[in-house]
Amino acid sequence: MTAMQRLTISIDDDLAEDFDALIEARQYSNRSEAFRDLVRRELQQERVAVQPDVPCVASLSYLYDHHDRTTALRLMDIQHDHHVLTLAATHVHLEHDLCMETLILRGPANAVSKLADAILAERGVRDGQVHLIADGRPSAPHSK
Ligand code: NI
Repeated sequence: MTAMQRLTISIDDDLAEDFDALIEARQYSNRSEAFRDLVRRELQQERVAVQPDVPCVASLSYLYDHHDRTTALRLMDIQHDHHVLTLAATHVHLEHDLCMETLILRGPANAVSKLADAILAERGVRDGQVHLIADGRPSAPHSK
């Protein structure tokens, strides 16, 4: 169990009300967990801003029309060209002509972002989104 510190924070009524509404909308069980997640998110963004090559993992999901055969081939080529960054790829045949792929990526944040941008910019790829989780801790799992 991680050691915990108890913080006492003062915020104005309006902000507290908005925070509680957010907690309810996001289904947090308490303020502490919601606050921790907000701080973690900010810290991650700060790490990537200060250290663009910070180690990260990411999930990249997108849809594409598999009737355009060249899209599938181009996506496969990009993944092979970046096999070091691409840990896993899951392909789902959503509908007759619609595919969904989710890639699990790992590497320096700037390289992972660049790869995600390249895939999302491919002709035929749509509704894509990348979620990057940066970890700048010296003791980050799997980093030495
Ligand atoms: Ni498919």
